[in-house]
Amino acid sequence: MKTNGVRLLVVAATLLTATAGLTACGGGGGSGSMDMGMGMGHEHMHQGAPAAPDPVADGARTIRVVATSFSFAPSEIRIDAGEEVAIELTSEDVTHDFVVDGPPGHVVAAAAGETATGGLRIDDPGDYPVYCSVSGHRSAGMEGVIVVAAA
Ligand SMILES: [Cu+2]
Repeated sequence: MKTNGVRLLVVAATLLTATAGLTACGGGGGSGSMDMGMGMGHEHMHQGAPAAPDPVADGARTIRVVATSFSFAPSEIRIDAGEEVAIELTSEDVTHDFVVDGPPGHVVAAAAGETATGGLRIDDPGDYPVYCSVSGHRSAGMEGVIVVAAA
């Protein structure tokens, strides 16, 4: 009898510990959420907390971009090679992000109705496609381009 009681307590304590562990894991909102375990098959994005924005350099020129399902405004951004800019992304509906197709990749993500800013610099002139990496958004047309002019 006494043994059973103890065993129950141990089980209860184990459950509590497991629950606390899960809560702590999800609550941090930290960047490196690589083992979320929810396994939806999205290799390029993390469900839940968006990835942390790239740091903004001192003196960066701010470029405002409004994201809605499924487009960026403006969809074409012109910068100079080597210019430090800050992409100030505002989402008017659901979570969107701003990703360069190729280095430097992910710049910033904005949660629904919010604004977030990420730094960006591209050293080589050219046209760089940008897109939203939220599942299904790019294929729905959520793309743009960064035109990098020779400085
Ligand atoms: Cu999107």
